[in-house]
Amino acid sequence: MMSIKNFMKLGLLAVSATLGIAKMTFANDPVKIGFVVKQPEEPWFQSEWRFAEMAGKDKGFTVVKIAGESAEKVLAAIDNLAAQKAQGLVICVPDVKLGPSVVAAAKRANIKLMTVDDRLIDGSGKVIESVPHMGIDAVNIGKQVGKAIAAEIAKRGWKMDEVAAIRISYDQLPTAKDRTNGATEALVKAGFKAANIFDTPQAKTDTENAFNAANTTLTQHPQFKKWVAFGLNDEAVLGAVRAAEGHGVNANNMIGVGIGGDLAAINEFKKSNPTGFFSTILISPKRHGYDTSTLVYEWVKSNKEPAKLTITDGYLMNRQDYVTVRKSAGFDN
Ligand code: FCA
Repeated sequence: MMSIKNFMKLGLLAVSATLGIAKMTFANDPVKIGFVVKQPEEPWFQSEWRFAEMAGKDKGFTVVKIAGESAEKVLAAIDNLAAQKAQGLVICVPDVKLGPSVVAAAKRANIKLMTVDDRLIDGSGKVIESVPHMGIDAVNIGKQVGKAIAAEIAKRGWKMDEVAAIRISYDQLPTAKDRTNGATEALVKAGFKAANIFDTPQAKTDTENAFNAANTTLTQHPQFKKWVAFGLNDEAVLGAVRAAEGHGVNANNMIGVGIGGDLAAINEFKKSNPTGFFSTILISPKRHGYDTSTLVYEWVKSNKEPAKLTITDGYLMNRQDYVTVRKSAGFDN
């Protein structure tokens, strides 16, 4: 016969075995990866999130989407992920200068960190190369923009001297500076007058801020009737195009070329009448969302660190060919 004491001992063993099993189950829980973006209202970032979730479904990991529009929100997001025991993080920061504090916070939380779109810099402005990053081929994509604008100027038979450019700039972000510098370089190479390129800084990388900045430039140079516009993304160029419309500069007298090719551009191309938003360079939110989160998942699972730098390219498309271009670039919608 089992004594009461032994019976209780057995009971305790059973309890600890159950706890042990519970612990094991926890360790086998799906990998959890945070995906933090600086501007959740922008279609590009919504697409990145959507593709990250698709990867999570395909491979079996959980994606925690968090908006990180400010330094405070980003650091709170990392704390929150740590509390949820997330093991990985893909982030596009609101300010690349947050680099050292984001790296430190992720390290404290034992979270594997990868950046997307905007690459972290340190206190002296140097790229933090130790953090794996996926970004667009900014200078070359900028050059594609400049070439596309120059080609359309030639096609319309405009005299270069009569044309002015709104360069929506956001120079504190290296990828933005590279894109707009690339565009400027290609334009000048094609014969565009450098003095007619008006630097138009925006306070934030959205349409409203680009619109306000472009208004100022247009007001300051009323002698120009023909305009072109470029910036770091479709939103920037759309802001310039809308501002130009307000100054009576319409589709016939404006050549705006964006970067993105997501909903902001598609909605514009779908309008029954052409607008000054002439074309854009399609870049891939699928690679930036699906691939980054998959890379971090594999890093967590098998300790296989992603390449330090992955660069993605772009494809020129306009209102006539955007459906075909998107399809041939592998976009199914
Ligand atoms: C930056 C821009 C976004 C997008 C991304 C690839 O983060 O702000 O609009 O162009 O790069």
